Amino acid sequence: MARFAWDDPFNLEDQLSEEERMIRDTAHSFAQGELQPRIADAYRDEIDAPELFPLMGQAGLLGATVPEEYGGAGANYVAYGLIAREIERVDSGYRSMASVQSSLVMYPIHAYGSEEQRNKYLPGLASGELIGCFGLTEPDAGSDPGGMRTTAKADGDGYVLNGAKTWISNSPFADVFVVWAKSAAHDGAIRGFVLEKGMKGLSAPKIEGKLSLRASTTGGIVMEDVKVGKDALLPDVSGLKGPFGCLNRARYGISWGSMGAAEFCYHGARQYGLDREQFGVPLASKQLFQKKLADMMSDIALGLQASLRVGRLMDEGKFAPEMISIVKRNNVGKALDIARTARDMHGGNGISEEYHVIRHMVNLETVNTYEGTHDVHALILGRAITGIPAF
Ligand code: TGC
Ligand code: FAD
Repeated sequence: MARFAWDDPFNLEDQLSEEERMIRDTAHSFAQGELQPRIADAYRDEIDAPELFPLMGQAGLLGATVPEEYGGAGANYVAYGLIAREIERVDSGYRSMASVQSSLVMYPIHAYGSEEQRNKYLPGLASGELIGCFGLTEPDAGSDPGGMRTTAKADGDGYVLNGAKTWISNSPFADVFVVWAKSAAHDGAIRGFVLEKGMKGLSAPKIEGKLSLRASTTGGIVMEDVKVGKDALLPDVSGLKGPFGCLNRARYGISWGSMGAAEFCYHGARQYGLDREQFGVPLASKQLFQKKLADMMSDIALGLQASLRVGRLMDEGKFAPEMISIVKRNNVGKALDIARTARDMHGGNGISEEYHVIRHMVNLETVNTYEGTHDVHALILGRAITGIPAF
């Protein structure tokens, strides 16, 4: 009979290849060594941290699935998920910084870009010398990105862009902006453009005062007659399937990342219950306490197995976007419940930054909303089940 491990109930370890374990261990060491010591101050003081990108790049954590010839690690999607899990074990905001760079900026440049665009941007993005952002959401187009108002019009040999994006991770310090716009030059189809910091008419004001995801910098993108050459257009995709192709990767990464945050909260609640005595015995000896831990462990074990399965299917080229909606929605929703329960199990200490659980809880509110809200993913699944779009 096999030994049962409370921190790895289905022996996930055994289902990973040696290379995947190695990448996971590198990410774990980096996250615990570099990120964990910074997070309490970074979150409390809402500190911008562009200097983390080169550090993540050196650790090989940016663009893991991008081929080595462009500076990536040439790793698989399971390895990418394991990286997200280790970073988000520390903080969802740090995982945001990395997953936007990898899935929402490097992926589209690699998948939809010209050879010139790949060579120009990918090595710098992989090393973290360049920072990227992804502009899809607008003030009047969030869950319904097809309602965007940003336009690109033909202008001589290139295009001129006008519009505003909001809630854009990394934008205030980004060098490279992947922006989606309705292009009059392409019959109004949604097309991707790569803009660069410093272009005339391009600005990226910071959104101040977030009470969630405070360690990740968020801003807008304002485009006022931004003129670009024809080489700014991502040539190989047209329509909403362009941005959605990127979102598939980022949402999948979030399904792993949210489980990392949940594991942190579960482990913390367990230890707290073993250490803290009330009524003359450890809290962990109480049935109610143990039931909560059992629920947490079960949801994490099931969530990780589901993400692993989806990752394997992605690596085999056999995934459907609905599979990703299941794991993004389920895992983030469960992680949010786990973080709230862990906060409660820590009693008064649970609201202190020292124990980190309330930070995870508040962060996961954002994670439940971005990359398709919990309810929007229910509607994607509802459409797949019934054939009726209910958006
Ligand atoms: P719909 O008619 O369903 O589809 C339009 C076209 O897109 C294709 N498509 C997909 N392709 C690839 N992957 C997917 N997941 C796809 N989903 C749809 C579809 O086949 C179709 O192609 P074609 O060739 O026939 O034109 O589109 P809709 O307008 O009805 O969309 C409905 C809905 C709700 C599914 C969609 O709009 C949606 O997912 N809304 C949520 C928006 C969202 O997720 N925004 C995320 C912004 S980025 C972000 O949050 C980053 S946070 C970063 C961080 O810090 O980690
Ligand atoms: P809305 O779409 O207005 O939704 C509001 C509420 O209505 C939600 O509960 C939603 O579920 C519900 N709802 C919407 N439509 C329906 C419907 N048809 N039926 C039933 N209920 C519905 N975007 C980017 O492009 N790039 C980024 O880098 C990025 N980073 C982000 C970082 C942060 C910190 C945050 C908070 C957001 C970020 N976003 C980014 C934006 C994010 O993707 C959107 O906030 C998200 O898609 C939801 O859009 P919305 O905020 O406009 O909400």
